[in-house]
Amino acid sequence: MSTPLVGIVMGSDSDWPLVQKAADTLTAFGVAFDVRVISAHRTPDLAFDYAANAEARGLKVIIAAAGGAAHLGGVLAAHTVLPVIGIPVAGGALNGLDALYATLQMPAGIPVATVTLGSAGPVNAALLAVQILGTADPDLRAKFHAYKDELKSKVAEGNAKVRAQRAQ
Ligand code: RP5
Repeated sequence: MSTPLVGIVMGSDSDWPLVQKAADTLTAFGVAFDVRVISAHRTPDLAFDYAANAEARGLKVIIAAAGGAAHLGGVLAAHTVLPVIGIPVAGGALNGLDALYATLQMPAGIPVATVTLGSAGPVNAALLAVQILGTADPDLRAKFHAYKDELKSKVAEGNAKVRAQRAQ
Protein backbone atom coordinates (compact mmCIF):
# COMPACT_ATOMS: atom_id res chain seq x y z
CA MET A 1 0.00 0.00 0.00
CA SER A 2 1.41 3.40 -0.93
CA THR A 3 1.31 6.34 1.44
CA PRO A 4 -1.97 8.22 1.03
CA LEU A 5 -1.56 11.60 -0.64
CA VAL A 6 -5.17 12.67 -0.26
CA GLY A 7 -7.17 12.44 2.94
CA ILE A 8 -10.92 12.16 2.48
CA VAL A 9 -12.82 13.10 5.62
CA MET A 10 -16.58 13.24 6.11
CA GLY A 11 -18.73 14.34 9.01
CA SER A 12 -20.88 11.22 9.09
CA ASP A 13 -21.07 7.82 7.47
CA SER A 14 -24.38 9.08 6.04
CA ASP A 15 -22.23 11.26 3.72
CA TRP A 16 -20.42 8.26 2.24
CA PRO A 17 -22.83 7.41 -0.64
CA LEU A 18 -22.05 10.86 -2.09
CA VAL A 19 -18.41 11.08 -1.04
CA GLN A 20 -17.68 7.69 -2.57
CA LYS A 21 -17.62 9.43 -5.96
CA ALA A 22 -14.49 11.30 -4.86
CA ALA A 23 -12.86 8.02 -3.86
CA ASP A 24 -13.80 6.44 -7.21
CA THR A 25 -12.33 9.39 -9.11
CA LEU A 26 -9.04 9.27 -7.20
CA THR A 27 -8.89 5.52 -7.81
CA ALA A 28 -9.34 6.10 -11.55
CA PHE A 29 -6.26 8.36 -11.50
CA GLY A 30 -4.27 5.91 -9.37
CA VAL A 31 -3.94 8.37 -6.49
CA ALA A 32 -3.51 6.84 -3.03
CA PHE A 33 -5.96 8.13 -0.43
CA ASP A 34 -7.48 7.25 2.90
CA VAL A 35 -11.00 7.75 4.19
CA ARG A 36 -12.16 8.75 7.68
CA VAL A 37 -15.40 9.73 9.38
CA ILE A 38 -14.60 12.64 11.70
CA SER A 39 -17.10 15.20 12.91
CA ALA A 40 -16.12 18.79 13.65
CA HIS A 41 -18.93 18.94 16.23
CA ARG A 42 -19.22 15.41 17.60
CA THR A 43 -15.49 14.59 17.66
CA PRO A 44 -13.72 17.96 17.72
CA ASP A 45 -10.54 16.55 19.33
CA LEU A 46 -10.23 13.97 16.57
CA ALA A 47 -10.72 16.66 13.92
CA PHE A 48 -7.90 18.66 15.49
CA ASP A 49 -5.55 15.63 15.70
CA TYR A 50 -6.27 14.62 12.11
CA ALA A 51 -5.53 18.09 10.71
CA ALA A 52 -2.53 18.73 12.96
CA ASN A 53 -0.88 15.42 11.92
CA ALA A 54 -1.90 15.36 8.25
CA GLU A 55 1.26 16.99 6.91
CA ALA A 56 3.57 14.73 8.94
CA ARG A 57 1.67 11.67 7.66
CA GLY A 58 2.53 12.67 4.08
CA LEU A 59 -0.89 13.89 2.99
CA LYS A 60 -0.76 16.66 0.37
CA VAL A 61 -4.45 17.57 0.06
CA ILE A 62 -7.49 17.12 2.31
CA ILE A 63 -11.03 16.70 1.00
CA ALA A 64 -13.66 17.42 3.65
CA ALA A 65 -17.35 16.67 3.18
CA ALA A 66 -20.11 17.72 5.56
CA GLY A 67 -23.76 18.65 5.62
CA GLY A 68 -25.88 21.05 7.68
CA ALA A 69 -23.81 23.46 9.76
CA ALA A 70 -20.81 22.22 7.82
CA HIS A 71 -17.75 23.38 9.75
CA LEU A 72 -15.52 20.39 9.02
CA GLY A 73 -13.59 21.90 6.09
CA GLY A 74 -12.98 25.13 7.97
CA VAL A 75 -11.94 23.44 11.20
CA LEU A 76 -9.46 21.18 9.38
CA ALA A 77 -8.13 24.15 7.38
CA ALA A 78 -7.62 26.05 10.63
CA HIS A 79 -5.20 23.37 11.87
CA THR A 80 -3.15 22.55 8.76
CA VAL A 81 -1.20 24.30 6.01
CA LEU A 82 -2.34 21.68 3.46
CA PRO A 83 -4.94 22.75 0.88
CA VAL A 84 -8.47 21.80 1.94
CA ILE A 85 -11.25 21.16 -0.56
CA GLY A 86 -14.77 21.29 0.86
CA ILE A 87 -17.73 19.25 -0.35
CA PRO A 88 -21.11 20.54 0.89
CA VAL A 89 -23.55 17.68 1.42
CA ALA A 90 -27.26 18.24 0.77
CA GLY A 91 -29.89 17.20 3.30
CA GLY A 92 -32.12 18.67 5.99
CA ALA A 93 -34.58 21.53 5.83
CA LEU A 94 -32.37 23.83 3.73
CA ASN A 95 -31.46 21.13 1.23
CA GLY A 96 -27.72 21.80 1.25
CA LEU A 97 -27.72 25.60 1.01
CA ASP A 98 -26.70 25.68 4.67
CA ALA A 99 -23.74 23.36 4.01
CA LEU A 100 -22.81 25.26 0.85
CA TYR A 101 -22.64 28.61 2.62
CA ALA A 102 -20.99 27.18 5.74
CA THR A 103 -18.26 25.54 3.67
CA LEU A 104 -17.83 28.43 1.26
CA GLN A 105 -17.95 31.51 3.47
CA MET A 106 -14.54 31.29 5.08
CA PRO A 107 -12.90 34.43 6.44
CA ALA A 108 -9.78 35.76 4.70
CA GLY A 109 -6.76 33.74 5.75
CA ILE A 110 -8.33 30.28 5.94
CA PRO A 111 -9.35 29.17 2.43
CA VAL A 112 -11.53 26.14 1.77
CA ALA A 113 -11.86 25.47 -1.97
CA THR A 114 -15.56 24.70 -2.13
CA VAL A 115 -17.12 22.56 -4.86
CA THR A 116 -20.75 22.39 -5.82
CA LEU A 117 -23.66 20.55 -4.23
CA GLY A 118 -24.75 17.31 -5.86
CA SER A 119 -22.84 14.49 -7.49
CA ALA A 120 -20.54 16.85 -9.45
CA GLY A 121 -19.12 18.05 -6.11
CA PRO A 122 -17.16 14.98 -5.02
CA VAL A 123 -15.99 14.30 -8.58
CA ASN A 124 -14.67 17.85 -8.93
CA ALA A 125 -13.12 17.76 -5.45
CA ALA A 126 -11.10 14.72 -6.47
CA LEU A 127 -10.20 16.22 -9.85
CA LEU A 128 -8.99 19.39 -8.15
CA ALA A 129 -6.90 17.29 -5.77
CA VAL A 130 -5.39 15.47 -8.77
CA GLN A 131 -4.62 18.82 -10.42
CA ILE A 132 -2.92 20.08 -7.25
CA LEU A 133 -0.83 16.91 -7.00
CA GLY A 134 -0.15 17.12 -10.75
CA THR A 135 1.73 20.40 -10.37
CA ALA A 136 4.59 18.36 -8.88
CA ASP A 137 3.98 15.07 -10.75
CA PRO A 138 4.41 15.01 -14.56
CA ASP A 139 2.93 11.48 -14.87
CA LEU A 140 -0.24 12.55 -13.10
CA ARG A 141 -0.37 15.67 -15.25
CA ALA A 142 -0.14 13.49 -18.37
CA LYS A 143 -3.11 11.48 -17.07
CA PHE A 144 -5.04 14.72 -16.67
CA HIS A 145 -4.25 15.71 -20.27
CA ALA A 146 -5.62 12.33 -21.38
CA TYR A 147 -8.71 12.88 -19.24
CA LYS A 148 -9.35 16.28 -20.87
CA ASP A 149 -8.94 14.68 -24.32
CA GLU A 150 -11.55 12.10 -23.30
CA LEU A 151 -13.97 14.89 -22.36
CA LYS A 152 -13.41 16.48 -25.76
CA SER A 153 -14.05 13.18 -27.54
CA LYS A 154 -17.31 12.72 -25.62
CA VAL A 155 -18.54 16.16 -26.73
CA ALA A 156 -17.58 15.37 -30.34
CA GLU A 157 -19.48 12.07 -30.10
CA GLY A 158 -22.52 13.85 -28.63
CA ASN A 159 -22.39 16.44 -31.38
CA ALA A 160 -22.25 13.74 -34.08
CA LYS A 161 -25.13 11.84 -32.43
CA VAL A 162 -27.45 14.86 -32.19
CA ARG A 163 -26.65 15.97 -35.74
CA ALA A 164 -27.29 12.46 -37.07
CA GLN A 165 -30.66 12.32 -35.29
CA ARG A 166 -31.62 15.71 -36.72
CA ALA A 167 -30.73 14.55 -40.24
CA GLN A 168 -33.15 11.59 -40.07
C1 RP5 B 1 -23.08 16.55 9.33
O1 RP5 B 1 -24.41 16.33 9.65
C2 RP5 B 1 -22.66 15.33 8.54
O2 RP5 B 1 -21.63 15.66 7.67
C3 RP5 B 1 -23.92 14.93 7.83
O3 RP5 B 1 -23.97 15.47 6.50
C4 RP5 B 1 -25.02 15.56 8.65
C5 RP5 B 1 -25.95 14.55 9.26
O4 RP5 B 1 -25.21 13.60 9.99
P1 RP5 B 1 -25.94 12.30 10.60
O5 RP5 B 1 -26.97 12.81 11.55
O6 RP5 B 1 -26.53 11.56 9.40
O7 RP5 B 1 -24.84 11.51 11.25
O8 RP5 B 1 -22.29 16.72 10.45
